[in-house]
This record gives sequence, structure tokens and C-alpha cells, in this order.
Amino acid sequence: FLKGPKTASIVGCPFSGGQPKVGVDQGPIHLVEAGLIDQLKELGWNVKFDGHHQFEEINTANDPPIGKLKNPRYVSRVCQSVAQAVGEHAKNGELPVTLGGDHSLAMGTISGTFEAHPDACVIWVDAHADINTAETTESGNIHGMPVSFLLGLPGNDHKPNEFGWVKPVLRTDRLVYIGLRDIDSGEKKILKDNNIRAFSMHEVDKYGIGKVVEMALDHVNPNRDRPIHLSFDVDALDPSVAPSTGTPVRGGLTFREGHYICEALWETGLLVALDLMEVNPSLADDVSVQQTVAVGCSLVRSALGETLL
Ligand code: B3U
Ligand code: MN
Ligand code: MN
Repeated sequence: FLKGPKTASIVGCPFSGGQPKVGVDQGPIHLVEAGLIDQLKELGWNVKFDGHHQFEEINTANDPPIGKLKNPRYVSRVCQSVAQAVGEHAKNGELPVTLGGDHSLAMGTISGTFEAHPDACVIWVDAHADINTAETTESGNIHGMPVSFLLGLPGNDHKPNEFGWVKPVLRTDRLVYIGLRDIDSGEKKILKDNNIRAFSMHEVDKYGIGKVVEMALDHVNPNRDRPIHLSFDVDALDPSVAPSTGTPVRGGLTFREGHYICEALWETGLLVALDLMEVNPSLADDVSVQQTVAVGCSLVRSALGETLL
């Protein structure tokens, strides 16, 4: 699905409006400063990066909550512009690599991917399901909600008009989760009611990561012919591997399990877009930050074809 000489377009999104902790906006800056672009060039990619994505800030005073949703106008506007950027890269036959920033951005990245690849499927790697609706969310943080918007779930029927641009591009059977372990009760009901396939850490323990990725692909991509969007939240990894993130949850993926997912999806030859989200360099000590940023870079390299041998 990619065209021409293999080209990766880096969409760095210094954005934190989908959740309350400062610092996650610095994630993309640290990932790029750690040398990610040169690393991808060394893998043989033509890399497009002309500075981080720019967006106007909205003063929080001018962006009061709508219902329970916090910073709704700001999140919506930023995601809409990210959708446009990602959509354009994807339509050019490039592979957009979006660096977050918080995971609300995936509302934009996945909307953009589907503009170019309407048959795509989504593999969402995360400790969390990020599928709360405007009705079920307890926190009001939109980074816990992007999937419900993309699916067009009924709990968002009364979502703010601001989000009218988000089309229900994603089908429940084109979505699969890996790594879940911290799901709100409202989210559990949504997953069950909509028959959404999810491989929690329990299934990773039971079957091993190799079998889990195979089963995940069998579900969303049985004939291995659909484009794949991988949305990777770094908190899917165990906090001992990726400590610098806003909502770490113990019992996560090992270093190798995380990398295996990326390697296996690259091997399909079907990967068309990648998100790496929720790296927050202001949380934890310097060594932990450096470790998390390094892991983030190496996950991206694995998804873009770095092999062990
Ligand atoms: N499910 C909770 C917590 C959460 C979701 N995503 C993250 N945390 N990173 C919520 O706020 O919706
Ligand atoms: Mn997430
Ligand atoms: Mn998460």
C-alpha cells in the first residue's frame, strides 16, 4: 500500500490536552532529539520531518468542559489538524509515524489513515481500552475515549458538535486490542456488548505473544490483505520497561513482547501507519526518562523493519 521509495513522515505532536498531566507534550521532542530520524534513515527509509506539528493553543478559560469532557475544543481542533496531516501523508503513499503526545491524538491519526485506506484495521496496544464514551467516562479525559468516537458508539450520540468531523470510520470487527489490564466497568460492558476482540495480559500469559499476535491478525485481517494501523501506547509496556508515562499499570508487556508485536506487524508487509503515544519525559528520574525514550525509539524501529539478525 506504500508507494515509491519507502518514505516515513514523522508527525510530532507536542500535545497534552487529552489528559491532565503536563509533560507528555515533550514526548515527541525527546524522541526526535534521541536520534529517531537518523535511526530510521539508517534502516533505509527516506524520512520527512520539517519540525513538530503546530497548532494554536486554546486558553483553558475559553474551553470549559462540555458535559464531562475536558478541553473539548482544543482536543477536537488539534485532532482534526492531525487527521489532515496524516491523511495527506497516507494518500501520498508514505507511512505516517505520529509521535505523541497523549492518546486522544489517535482520533486524528486513525481518521487520517482511513481517508487513504478505508479498508484498514486497527491494532491498539495499550494497558487501557480508551473506549469510554461521553456517557461512561469517569475522568472526562479524552485520551480515555478516542476509540468510542472512531467507532461511533451510541454513548456519543450527544457528543459536542465540535467533534462532528470525526466520522465512524472504524468497525468493531476491524479493531483488536493487545495488552489490556486496566479497564473501567463501563468500558468492560462496551467491549462485551459490541463483541470487541481483546487480548489482555491474561491471554498474553496464557498463549504467549507469538500466538496472540497471530490470533489478533486472524481476527481483523483473516486474509492478510488489509492495511494495518498500529496505535501503540507506551504504557502497554510494563512500568519497569517504560516508567515515564502518565498512567503506568503494573503487569505489562516485557521489552521483547512489545518489540515482537512491532516486528510481527512489519513482517506482514501491511503496516500503513504507526502511532507511538504517551511518552512523558517529565515523569520519573533522568535514567527512567532516557530508558523510556530509548524504548520508544526502538519500538518505532522494529515496526519499520529493524530485525535482530
Ligand atoms: N480509563 C480511564 C483511565 C485511562 C485511560 N487511558 C489512560 N488512562 N491512559 C479514563 O480516564 O478513561
Ligand atoms: Mn492509550
Ligand atoms: Mn494507556
